[in-house]
Amino acid sequence: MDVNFEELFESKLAKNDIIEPKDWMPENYRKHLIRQISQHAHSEIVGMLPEGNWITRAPSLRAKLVLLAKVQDEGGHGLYLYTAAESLGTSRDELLDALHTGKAKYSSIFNYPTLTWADIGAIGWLVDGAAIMNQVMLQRTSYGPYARAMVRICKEESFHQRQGYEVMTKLSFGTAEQKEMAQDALNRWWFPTLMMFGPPDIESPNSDNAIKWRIKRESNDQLRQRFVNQTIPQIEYLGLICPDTNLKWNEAKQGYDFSEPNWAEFKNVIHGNGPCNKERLVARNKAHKDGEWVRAAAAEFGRKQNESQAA
Ligand code: FAQ
Repeated sequence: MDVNFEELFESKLAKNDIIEPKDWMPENYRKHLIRQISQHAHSEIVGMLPEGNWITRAPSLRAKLVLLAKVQDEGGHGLYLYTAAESLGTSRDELLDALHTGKAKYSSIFNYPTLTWADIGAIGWLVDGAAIMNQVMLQRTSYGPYARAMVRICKEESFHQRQGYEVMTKLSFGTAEQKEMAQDALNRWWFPTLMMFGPPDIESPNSDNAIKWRIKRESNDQLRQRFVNQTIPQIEYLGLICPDTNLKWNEAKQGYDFSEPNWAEFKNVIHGNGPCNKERLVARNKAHKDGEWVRAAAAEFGRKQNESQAA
């Protein structure tokens, strides 16, 4: 009997079944996933850099330990995601090469500098908060290895979000100078965080396929709106002021009206010209080169293990 693979694939999606690596899948679905998962993986490991910058300057031993654990978690997220991408038939070397030569994208947010300790709070609170808002739906994405990686990642991200909010709470209820630092960080991170959700729906070329294939279950604008609705009461609790002067509660839509971020700035950043793009690539390339001996030692260890098992 002839099997119509395309129909089988479509019927699995219609039933909310999960697609696994050995299942037949359309080539465009595979490519779409490799693009999204690898960009996501790159974001995790590049995201380690702005925070890593503050490990040596954390204001207490406790804060240092918590930040170290968080940054280490992000490395782990990169690992799960690269592995999920590899299950689609690409290789880690190929993916990392695209990152290191500047061909691959990663989240725009990590091209902004961390100027003060409050930025570490703002990243945990806002950036991890936005990441969770976007990633909760990815736990039910249609590709099995990606969905499973996201379950664990989401658990860890919610710890990260609380870490950031704790830092912001301490600063906001601290001295006038500390509160000012918290406000300054909010002012600088607010609009770049809104950009994390991607361009407006009408300018998002990948969304239609992503929704059709159940890779994304909600649109960029829907998630951005939910993030704003959730975050404004947190800003109010902290006694801070949202830098958006057009922010206004809209009773009819039961949500806030807010200003669009500067999309020209977003395009500039994702095309390699943000404040820290060059610095991030230099740091990533150096880290990769410095880690060469570790990869060689691990490969040799694996080879010896295989040899002794075969003997
Ligand atoms: N930055 O058609 P769409 C984190 C690109 S993880 C850079 O709407 P799509 C954890 C997009 O790739 C943060 N590029 O695209 C952490 C596309 O370009 P392409 C990362 C962006 O895929 C916290 C073009 O624009 N999260 O933060 C961005 O449907 C703290 C058109 O866009 C994920 O990756 C952007 N913000 O929607 C770590 C989640 N937005 O490829 C350390 C998974 C769009 O056609 C510390 N990814 N672009 O050349 C997704 O959900 C989606 O890929 C979106 C974009 C929502 C990011």
